[in-house]
Amino acid sequence: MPDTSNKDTIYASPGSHTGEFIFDEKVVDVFPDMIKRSVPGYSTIIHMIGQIAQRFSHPHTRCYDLGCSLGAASVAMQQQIADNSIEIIAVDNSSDMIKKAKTLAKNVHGAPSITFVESDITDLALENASVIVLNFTLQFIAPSKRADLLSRVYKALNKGGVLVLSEKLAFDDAQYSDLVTELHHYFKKTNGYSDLEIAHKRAAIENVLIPETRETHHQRLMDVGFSSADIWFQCFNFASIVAVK
Ligand code: GEK
Repeated sequence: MPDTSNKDTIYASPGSHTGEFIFDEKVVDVFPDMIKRSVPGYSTIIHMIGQIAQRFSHPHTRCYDLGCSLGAASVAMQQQIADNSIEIIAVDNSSDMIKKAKTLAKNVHGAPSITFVESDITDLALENASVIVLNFTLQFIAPSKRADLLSRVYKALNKGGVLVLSEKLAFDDAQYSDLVTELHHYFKKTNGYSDLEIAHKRAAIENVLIPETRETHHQRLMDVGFSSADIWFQCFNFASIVAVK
C-alpha cells in the first residue's frame, strides 16, 4: 500500500497530552508513519501475513482482518493470494479508519476482493474462514472480552485454518521487561520520536492498550481449542503468534 500519510507529531508539543488515545481522524492522517516508527518489525509482519495467508487460504473461503486500520494486512493478503473465489473482509470500528481505508485499497484482477466493514469485532458474526488476522488489535479489546472473541474466531475457522495474532507483550520477569522496554524506546528515538513524545504516547495509551504475557495468550488459545500456537516473530516486546485449528 502506498504510504500517503503525514509525519506523526501528535505528541510532539508540551500541551499535547490531553486524554486517552483514540483512533480518530488525527491518528488516521499519520497512521502508516506512526505504526512503522512505533512497532518494530511492522513491515515484515505485514508482508509475512500475506505469505501465511497464501499458505493457509482455501478456495471459496474468507480471510478476515479484524481491527484492519487502513487495511495494510488485507492488501498484503490480496497481493499474495491469486484466487478471486476468496473474499477478504476487513473490519474496524473507527469510521475514520474505514473511510480512509476504502480510498486506499484497489480491486486487483484475479485476486480476492476486499470488503471494508465498520463494526465492533466483539459483536461481528464470523464464518467460513481459512485465515483470521488480529494484527495488534486484541490488545485494545477489554481483557474480559478476549476469550469470547477468540472462541468465536476458533469456531469461524475451518479445520486447518490459521489465526495470526500479533500483540505487544508483557513479561513477568521485571529485569527482562525493563530491558525490552528500554530497547523499544531506543528504537522509537532512532526513528525520530523525542523523549517527550514517547512519554506522552505512553501515558495516553496506558489504559487503552493492555498487554498480556505470552503464557496468557498461549493458555487462552489452547483453552478455546487451537491445536497449536507459537510465536513466529518477536522483536523486543512485540510478537506475532500463529495458531492453527
Ligand atoms: C494493521 N491491524 O495495520 N472493533 C473493531 N476494531 C477495533 C476495536 C473493536 N472493538 N478496538 C480497536 N479496534 C492494523 C493495525 S491498530 C494497532 C491495528 C495500533 C481497531 C482500532 O480502531 C485500530 O484501527 C486497530 O484496532 C488497532 O495491521 O494502532 O497499535
